[in-house]
Order: sequence, then C-alpha cells, then structure tokens
Amino acid sequence: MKSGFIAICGRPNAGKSTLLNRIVGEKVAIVSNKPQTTRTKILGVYTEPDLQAVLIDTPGIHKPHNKLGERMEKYIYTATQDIDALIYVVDCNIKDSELQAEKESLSGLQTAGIPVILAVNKIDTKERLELLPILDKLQNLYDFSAIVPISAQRGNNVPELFQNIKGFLKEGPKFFPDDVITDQPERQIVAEFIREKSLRLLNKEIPHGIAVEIERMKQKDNGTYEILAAIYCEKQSHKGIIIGKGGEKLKQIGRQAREDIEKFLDAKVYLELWVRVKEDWRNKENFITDIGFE
Ligand SMILES: Nc1nc2c(ncn2[C@@H]2O[C@H](COP(=O)(O)OP(=O)(O)OP(=O)(O)O)[C@@H](O)[C@H]2O)c(=O)[nH]1
Ligand SMILES: [Mg+2]
Repeated sequence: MKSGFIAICGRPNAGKSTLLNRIVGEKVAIVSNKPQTTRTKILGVYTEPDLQAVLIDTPGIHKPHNKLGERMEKYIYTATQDIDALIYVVDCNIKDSELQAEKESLSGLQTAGIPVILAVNKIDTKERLELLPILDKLQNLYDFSAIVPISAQRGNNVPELFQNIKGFLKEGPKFFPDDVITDQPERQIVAEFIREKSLRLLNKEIPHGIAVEIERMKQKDNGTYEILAAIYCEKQSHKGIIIGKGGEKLKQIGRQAREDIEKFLDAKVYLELWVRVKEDWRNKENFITDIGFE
C-alpha cells in the first residue's frame, strides 16, 4: 500500500482546481475564469486498491490586499507542510514579463527537500512548436523533478503527470475510506457551487467581494432538499447588480447552481437565494470565520 499528500500550487487562474477535479474524476473544487476563485485548501482523494493520493488544491499565490487574502495565504502555507510532493501549475500562455513573478511565487513556497513537478497547463491553446521555447524558459525557474505539459481541461497528459506523482508516494496507510473523494462537508460544497455561478455570471469587481452562506439546509421525508442561502456582497450598489433587472440575474444564478447541487446530492432541490450586504467583510475577521474559513 502506497499513499501520500500532494499539494497543487500556482498563481491565480493557472488551472489548479481544474486539475484536481480531473485527477479525482469528479467536481470537488469550483472553477471560473476569475482569478482567486479558490479561497481555502480543498482535499481531493484518489484511491486505487493499493494506492491513495490525497491532493490539496490551494488558492492562487498573490499578494494579499485584505484579511481574507491573508487567510488564503495561510491555507497555502499549511497545505505545503508535510507533503510528499508538490505540483506547481503554470499557464503555458505566460508572458516573459510574468516569469519573475512566477519565480518569486515558487521561492516563497518553501519547497526545500520537496520534489516539485511542473505542470505546464492549457496546452490545448497552443501549437506544439510554440510550446518548446516556453518550456525552455520555465525549466530555468527552478530545479523541477519533472516537467509535464498538460491540458487539465481536456485531460491530455494528465495520466502521465499522475504516473509521475505515484513515484513520490510512500509505504503507508489509506488516510480516507475508499468512497471518500473530498474533505468538504456537503453544505460547503453547496455554498461553493452557488459562488461559482455568481463568479461566472457577474463581471468586474463584484465577484471578488462575494461570499455564500448556507443558512438552512434540510431534507424532507420525500427526499427533496430545502436550501436557503445568502449571497453576501460588499456594497448596496452591488446587491442590485446581483439581483438584476426583475430579479433575472439572481434567478439565473439559482437555476444554474440548483442543477449542479441536484446532481451532487442526487435529489430534487428547492433553492432560495437572498442577497445581503456586509460592508468590507473581507477585512472582518469574525465574519470570515463565521462563513466557514477556519
Ligand atoms: N483552455 C484551457 N483552459 C483551462 C485549462 N485548465 C483550466 N482552464 C480554464 O482556466 C480558468 C481557471 O481555471 P481554475 O481551475 O479555476 O484555475 P485555478 O488555478 O484553480 O484558479 P484560482 O483558484 O483562482 O487560483 C477556467 O476558466 C478554466 O476553465 C486547460 O487545460 N485548457
Ligand atoms: Mg482554484
């Protein structure tokens, strides 16, 4: 029996959560094209009869601008303690001007003694020949154990990447039962699905100031779930935008979230959404803790 912990790190939007979902084979982490989609560390468990890899998705590495950002930084730090290997994900569309930031992110991770595998992601967006000079530049950033070009979205080369990870697992126990794929409680996944739709359907600065809290969730005798959730935003003007003309935007968020939640819970769902304003919540320690950032 072999097992181990593998952290997935990298700058915002690189495709870390997409990779986690791809390896686990189910959606356990939300994905959007807005940077800083992931706010906590999220475990995804991959199990075979004689092997278990516990993957830890992390928030994108960035300079924190508020208390929430500082917590996100702590999650990255704790996720990279006592691990057997680290997958560093980088978008292959990286510009030369961004290489230095990438190098600094890597050196901030304190990876001394930990094998680091570089996953060069989104290769579906590039021609093979265009990729070679990029790989060349990236390999100078760090003494990587391996460099694997992948498409997390389409799955290209992800088995090869995983084969590489297997080499770093050690003799050890299963840390989770065979049927467990994530450490997140049901309520948290439901809240995240709602936040994902908000991120995807809203523009500009609003998505970053959104938090979702499940205020009530119960299953009725007929199997149907009743869920009441609050979408928090930071300004009164944002509230109007989230609700939209005639409530249309909020309805759209609710419809799309409900589809995902029903698939996940394998049951019918009645979802009610409220929008609430909490000024500057990203700087309010107590509120951040209350909505689930331990
Ligand atoms: N074309 C392409 N797009 C991808 C690929 N992997 C991820 N994406 C897209 O890139 C965006 C960011 O993906 P995420 O998985 O949320 O990235 P992340 O690194 O987890 O981002 P943060 O949580 O914000 O740090 C989404 O729009 C994804 O659909 C890929 O292999 N190819
Ligand atoms: Mg993410």
